[in-house]
Amino acid sequence: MHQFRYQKLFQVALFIFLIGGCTSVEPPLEPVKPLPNAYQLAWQQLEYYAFIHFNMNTFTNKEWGYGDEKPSQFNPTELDTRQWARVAKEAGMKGIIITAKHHDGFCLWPSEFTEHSVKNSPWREGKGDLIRELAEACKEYDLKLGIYLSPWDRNHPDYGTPEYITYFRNQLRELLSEYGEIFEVWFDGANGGDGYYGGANEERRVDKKSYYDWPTTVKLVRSLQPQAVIFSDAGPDIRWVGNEKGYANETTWSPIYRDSVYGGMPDFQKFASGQEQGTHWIPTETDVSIRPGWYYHPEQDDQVKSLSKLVDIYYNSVGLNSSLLLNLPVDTRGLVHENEVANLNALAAFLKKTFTKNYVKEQRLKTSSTAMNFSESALIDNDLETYWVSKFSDKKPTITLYLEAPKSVNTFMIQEYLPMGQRIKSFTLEVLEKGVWKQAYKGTTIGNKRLVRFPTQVVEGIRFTVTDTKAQVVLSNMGLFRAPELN
Ligand code: FUL
Repeated sequence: MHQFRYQKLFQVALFIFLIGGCTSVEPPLEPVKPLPNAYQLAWQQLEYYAFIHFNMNTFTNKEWGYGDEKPSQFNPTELDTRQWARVAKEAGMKGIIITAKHHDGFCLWPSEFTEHSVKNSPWREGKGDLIRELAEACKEYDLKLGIYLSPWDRNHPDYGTPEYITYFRNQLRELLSEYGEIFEVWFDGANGGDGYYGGANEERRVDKKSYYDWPTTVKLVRSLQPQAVIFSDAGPDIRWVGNEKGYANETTWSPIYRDSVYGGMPDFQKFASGQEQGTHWIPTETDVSIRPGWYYHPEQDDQVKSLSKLVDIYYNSVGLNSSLLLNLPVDTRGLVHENEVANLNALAAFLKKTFTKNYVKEQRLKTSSTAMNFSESALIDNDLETYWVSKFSDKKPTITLYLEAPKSVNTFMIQEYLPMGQRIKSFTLEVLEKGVWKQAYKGTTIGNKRLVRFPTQVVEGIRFTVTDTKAQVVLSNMGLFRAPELN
């Protein structure tokens, strides 16, 4: 009797053991650290927004004022921040970052802590506040507002001493408490050197690592505008892409060893790609001017970047896991110049034409594997909150799309689901042409978004293969498009 019972138990145990062995249990999906925080994620989705360099340099026709300029020189004749906002909105931008104070120290708002500001200028008879006007215009056009406050101040007598840091923070406090919600605070890496400094006319060098005591300033920003992301060469929230030409690196990791970089460091370019094993999530922002200069110079009126150059920049910033901060140098009238408006609108029309029709959307996708409880439909719902996951055991996942009828295409888009971390190290894209698979592109990282351009061709399908990844592949969206030809 007993023997019979033991035999039964043994058989049941054996059965469970065998079943367990056959259906290898998928481990749960784990995030790959470091991860973005909620504010970084919200910022990442903006993708494209304006920088406006407009300040004293606009009137002295300079890039860097020495600091000895007179407030009386600041005198726009037709200043209209609503025009700026309308232009940015129609261009498809999501916000505006304004040079509230550049290196020459002149302030676009009537700061309580200096006389070197709009309050002593002829503009609006000294009663104007440009930051307030811009904040109102942004609100009207549903744009976000960001602040550039130069840490270097070539006008201020205290620059180089601890007193200046108090002044700098006082100004920051004004800007971050009186103008509503700020989405980004921009700290330039250029600081220290010769200047007016209240009449001293001398050279003042600072230790860029320690002089500013950035951790205390970061705390101040967090306390006043917790949702604002802070940009500097090295973060803490967003980092510099490493050049001012508009191009992110082909390999762009959002993670970086934060402690190996600091604002204004001389060889920052070395870190532009980020690091695969980086310890902190600090994605890149690509800042570039639509003209050669950051500020308006009438002699550059015919040097506004062309549509094809702007498209190239867009693909190499937004399409390379970065965001595009495109500078518009507002002119001496106080308006975005007509030449800029024309090219910005052309870019907006080009992007609209390209990305409105997604061929992936209408078709069924075939994947090499899909983890339990996930579905390919997440890739085509245009929703960043949903995602598709490959199986743990699938080391080189592929996604294949067979089109119902051949289509003329030239643009591919793919996005990783960032809340699970940046994972993909390399990929290939193939196109199916007359029944033959041909490699159209071979790339490295993806991150927030990868845009791939290839020569226009009629294809029957495409195949995306992840050739190397840190862990299971987690993707949120995919697209196949036809961009208009550029001359
Ligand atoms: C640089 C500055 O020195 C330029 O004048 C400009 O403001 C650019 C965005 O950053 O570091």
